[in-house]
Amino acid sequence: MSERQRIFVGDVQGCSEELDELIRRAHDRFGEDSEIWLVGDLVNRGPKNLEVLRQVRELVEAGRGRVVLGNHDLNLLRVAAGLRSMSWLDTFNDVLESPDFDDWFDWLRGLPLMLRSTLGGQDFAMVHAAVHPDWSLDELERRTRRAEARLGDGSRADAESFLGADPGTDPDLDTLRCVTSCRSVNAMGNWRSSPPDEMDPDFIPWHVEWSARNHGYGIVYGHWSLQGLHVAPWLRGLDTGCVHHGRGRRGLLTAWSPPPDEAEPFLSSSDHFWHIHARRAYYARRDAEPV
Ligand SMILES: [Mn+2]
Repeated sequence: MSERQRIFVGDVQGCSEELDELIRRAHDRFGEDSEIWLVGDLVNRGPKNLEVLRQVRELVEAGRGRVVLGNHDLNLLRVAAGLRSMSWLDTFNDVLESPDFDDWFDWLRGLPLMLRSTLGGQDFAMVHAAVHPDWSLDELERRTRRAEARLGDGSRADAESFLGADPGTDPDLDTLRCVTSCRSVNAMGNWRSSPPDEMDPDFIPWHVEWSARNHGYGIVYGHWSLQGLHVAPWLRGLDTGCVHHGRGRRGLLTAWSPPPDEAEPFLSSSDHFWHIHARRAYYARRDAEPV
């Protein structure tokens, strides 16, 4: 039995027109027999967050889409829960002010933090940001399932108290934050969301340390638009910053669509990437405002 065509998509962040173009392209090329897998950060910074949520939920409910939670999606929940105040860069008011907001809150907190499957006989995981270098695929699954249950299985009040816990003493919250926001790690196994910088050479990109452990599973991820498209053995980083167009960069929504019959796609150098150009400079106006 052949596998369905899967199309992995980077951070959308409210860029609904570009997502719509991508969905239509996937449909024209593969018909109904394809699945769109999104790395999360469906919302924030971009113009049409509620519309993106609707587009993605329609795909998921039709059995043609899968999605994991990103840090911006969680930030929306945190703002709604009173755990975080809106920043001037946040644009998800359209979701917060929606009459269906309670339903969106519950839909988002029920999303997975990690999806696990195989491609061309290779095991892989999709997460928003990163996998801790020490974690095997089983360890990643065990940890994320526990964190997902804490966020999604109980009442909304349970979810809010989990999100408001101290990640220093709650390992499930640390897992949630690591897979949704990590960019760098040090040799002690500490992680942080900021990228490596010259001032602190102890911290290096998470995937450098992860690759050194030869785990032998693939990771599809997003979250790091400044790094851009990242193609390396076992790694496919897809955030090319569609929403950052106009900020001295060319914004692209990137997708990876390896043919289902390709052997060892995570070790292949074949190019199956799609790039949808950002419609306009989403940051042009905002850059004029003080930070
Ligand atoms: Mn992110």
